[in-house]
Amino acid sequence: MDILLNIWTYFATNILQKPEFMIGLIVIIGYILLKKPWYDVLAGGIKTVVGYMILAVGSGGLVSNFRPVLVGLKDRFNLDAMVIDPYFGQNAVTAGVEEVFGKAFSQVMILLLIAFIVNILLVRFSKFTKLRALFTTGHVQVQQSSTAYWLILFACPFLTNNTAILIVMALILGCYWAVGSNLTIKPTQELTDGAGFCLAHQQMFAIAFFSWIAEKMGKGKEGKKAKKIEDLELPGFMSIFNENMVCTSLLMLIFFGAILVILGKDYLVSAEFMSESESFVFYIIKVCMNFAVYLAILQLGVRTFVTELTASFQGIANKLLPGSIPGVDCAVSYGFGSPNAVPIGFLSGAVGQFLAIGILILAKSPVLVIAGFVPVFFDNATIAVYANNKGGLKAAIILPFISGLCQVFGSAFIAYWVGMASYGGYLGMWDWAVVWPAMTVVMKYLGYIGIAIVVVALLAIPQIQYRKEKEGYFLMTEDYEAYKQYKGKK
Ligand code: ASC
Repeated sequence: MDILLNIWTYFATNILQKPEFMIGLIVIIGYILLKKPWYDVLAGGIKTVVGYMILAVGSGGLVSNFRPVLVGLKDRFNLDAMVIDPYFGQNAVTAGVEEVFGKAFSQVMILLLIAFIVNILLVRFSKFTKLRALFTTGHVQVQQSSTAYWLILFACPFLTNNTAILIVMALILGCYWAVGSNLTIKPTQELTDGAGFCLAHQQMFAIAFFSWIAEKMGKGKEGKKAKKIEDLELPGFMSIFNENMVCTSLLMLIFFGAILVILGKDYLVSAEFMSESESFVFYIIKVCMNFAVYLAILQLGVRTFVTELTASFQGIANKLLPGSIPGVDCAVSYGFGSPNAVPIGFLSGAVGQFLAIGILILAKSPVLVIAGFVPVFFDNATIAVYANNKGGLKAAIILPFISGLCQVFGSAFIAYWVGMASYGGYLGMWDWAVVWPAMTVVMKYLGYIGIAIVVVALLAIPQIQYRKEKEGYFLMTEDYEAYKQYKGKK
């Protein structure tokens, strides 16, 4: 048993939680199953790991550059507020779960393992479950396992046996991973013209929900489709916004420029963001343009590994998990559709979040929220990319704005109710501000029946999807060109 546990711990810490190695391993296994020569296997594995690491440099750079700027607002104005951000949420669970529930945090890793196995089994039996997506984004799985651990301990105090708790939790979390990523398959195949991946992140239900609304918004009157951002012809000087780097830099200069001015040079120097001798103006320009730099890096990373992943996963889909596709980080979607949707979604999401925070302050809410960079950027940019693809510019502006409101109100409610707010943070991403609070309420008030309702409701979703499109459902992942022809005929 000890040996097994050691192997698991080694695998979990070095591979499963490190998406670059997890995806690399999947590509290697995929190519081996396809009986590729060893040098192709090696080259594919290397390109994938390097590509994913480039992606991580981009997204990590964005986070480390801009999170402190937003969190700075809290220090600058001495606010007693919780930050909605996956890393602050993770810290809150680590700090509080033992104190509040008397449970060890180490259980979270076991939860992760069992939930991952649930996901694999659900996909293995896709004939019955209709689930086709494997969650591979390990760092996100750690954050989600921690938060789910807290939420379910809070909702189900009647589960006293440790094994029973873990099984119930893993069942719910594994179903959420499989069902959520499965929901993103159709919109992602449509966005990427059949690139053969879907998203496994923290806004999977949001993507399905907002894509559905965006499609309705996009239809317009007289059957005219709304214009996507990339098809807009901007007049005169506005045409410079067509260039993604220019657009991103200018928009960020306005947004982060304003925040940096509010923070003020004195604060930025005292918090060691910049040195006394540096020019404030050039500091602001540098910080804001970094945004465009990291986005460009991120997109390069996506281009480097996506084709490898898609090609090699055929091996896994043929031999191990029929009809399945891999779920990856939301940032991968920024390599597709309109690159300008990314800053636009971020900005309108931020406006929504700031408005909601203002309302909490005015309403004298017992818990105040500080916008965290990860939810405000990665959720809303992703929602905008998908919304634009279905409903054009208008959808890409309005829907992330609504998402921003949901993120703040939903997180404030759930974090206060379950007691995470007093530990300084909550995950804050859309699904965890909307879907998980709803599930927590159901379980808290209905007990065992609530658990059953949650699991059955989750598992019913792919069944409904399947019934709506029986012939195309598996074709969509197995052969997208054939799927398009089938859709064309209909
Ligand atoms: C998250 C999280 C991150 C980012 C990253 C986006 O939820 O924890 O580090 O989003 O995955 O690429």
